[in-house]
Amino acid sequence: MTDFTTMTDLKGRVINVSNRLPVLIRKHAGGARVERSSGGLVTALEAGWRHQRGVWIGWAGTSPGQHVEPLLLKASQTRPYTLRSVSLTEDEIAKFYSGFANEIIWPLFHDMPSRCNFDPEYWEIYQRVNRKFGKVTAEAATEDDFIWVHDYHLMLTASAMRQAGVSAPMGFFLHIPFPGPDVFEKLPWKKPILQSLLEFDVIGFQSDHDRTNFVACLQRLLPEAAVEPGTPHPQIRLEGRRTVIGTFPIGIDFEEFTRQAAGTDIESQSAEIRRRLSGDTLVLGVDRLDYTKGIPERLKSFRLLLRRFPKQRGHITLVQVVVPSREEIPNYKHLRREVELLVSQINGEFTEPGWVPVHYIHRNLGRDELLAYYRAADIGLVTPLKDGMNLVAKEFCAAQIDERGVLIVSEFAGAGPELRSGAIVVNPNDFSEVAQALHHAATMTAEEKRNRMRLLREIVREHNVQRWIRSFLQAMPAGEPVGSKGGGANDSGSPSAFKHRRDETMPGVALVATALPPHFRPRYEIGKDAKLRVIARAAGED
Ligand code: ADQ
Repeated sequence: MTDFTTMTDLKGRVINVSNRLPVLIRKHAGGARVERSSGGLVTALEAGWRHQRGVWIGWAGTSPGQHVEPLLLKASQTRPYTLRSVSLTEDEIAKFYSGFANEIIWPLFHDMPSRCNFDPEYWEIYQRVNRKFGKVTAEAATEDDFIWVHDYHLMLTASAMRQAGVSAPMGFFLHIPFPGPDVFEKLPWKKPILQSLLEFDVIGFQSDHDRTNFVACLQRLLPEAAVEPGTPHPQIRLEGRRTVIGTFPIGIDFEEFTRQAAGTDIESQSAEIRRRLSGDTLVLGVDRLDYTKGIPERLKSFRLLLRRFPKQRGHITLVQVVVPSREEIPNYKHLRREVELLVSQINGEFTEPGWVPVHYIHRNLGRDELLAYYRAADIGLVTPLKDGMNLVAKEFCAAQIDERGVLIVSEFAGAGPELRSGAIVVNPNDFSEVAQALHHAATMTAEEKRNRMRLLREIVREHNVQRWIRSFLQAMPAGEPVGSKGGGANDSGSPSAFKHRRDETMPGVALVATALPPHFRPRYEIGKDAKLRVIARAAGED
């Protein structure tokens, strides 16, 4: 089995750090039990890390209690990596997770600033929880390890770990989009977040669009950060540090999905689904119940299809599967009501004896059931208003082993541009375009469907999760400390090829100083020990 550490210069382990662990501990009257976490990040990382040793640090999904550690220990025994929890209080969960992460960063980064609740207390707790994650990680890491932090919940952890003296290299991957400067600058804490992100050695984005937005934000808000071209990825230089910024589109474990989808059990389950659903064409939507996924807009597009193309009535059925998500946040409660009202309105308007146009499933499906739906579907309808990547689009293609299905995908998902050669790409806000695309897909010849799906499956096979992990780990510049002069040796002679690189020869602070009026500018010199010293200050300064 592939071990990523053999493809890189990494000597130690990979320490994954994410808000959630792949399992969550659910308390109940008689004690507690372990369940699988949901969502795209866990799906991708679990698939990629199935055979890798290391450590996975995150929150176990519950408030502290005596059950957590023994249950995690037990869950670690069936995995090659150890699970370690960061314990969070009820107040922290409410203000860090539901608050800062999901009421501020999530809507803002998905270009929906009017949904943000910029509560200053959330920021305080976000900083505190990031320090907690940094502390637990600092305790677990050695200098030979590579610390890989995931997603928007943990953007401040690098500075917390640097302050705790961690010298191991650190990478950060953003699973969601990065907004342009006009949106990002609305964030009251924009500068400390950018500065802290630049304490990582590598920052990864889902698409070039996100990376370009990040650079545009730096140029507007942190002009002292210099962008330098690099091969294969550009770098940012700030205060003597360099950070590689790369695009790494996430993928799925294509071979595993395809193998599972081909199972005889899945085939018979899928035939049973088709037999029970009376329509000729099965359209499938699968999402976390989230306002970024465009579920109401999708339902309205489907309603428009039925109004505009009456011949489709009785012949096309939408199965919309939603997994409950973030139900404690008011916006999500409203969304559920909106979706359920639309489903009942459409069904009220169009249902005929023997045909119900929309089947709505509100629960987490097991892998087999999900695969059976993917296989049974004629059309995968993936229309988020904004999405970092969207793995459902890729899972649908991987499960199409008989190359029968058509993918309709939003241009605003990372998967849209990546899959455009085989998919029908739509603007999810254009209900008319989506209705037309559904009609096109429903009436497409078998040959066109096959040709399109072959192309799609090729892309998804090629850009799989293994490649995503490998390319991210390889992005860490090895050997020569970045920015130092001469030689090719490792900076300290340490066995770690990934030693933390601080560019002592480039006092970027001087650049900050030049932005000040002349009478405030301190003067610097670099000492023999390569440390920067202030040699003179303007009168009146401390
Ligand atoms: P998510 O927003 O969670 O992920 P997505 O990439 O679509 O979005 O992943 C959802 C995952 O949950 C898929 O693996 C899907 O199979 C599963 N799922 C959804 N509904 C389900 C149901 N009812 N039952 C069972 N499983 C269900 C975030 C970003 C994305 C990015 C991923 C990975 O928002 O843009 O693609 O991380 O980086």
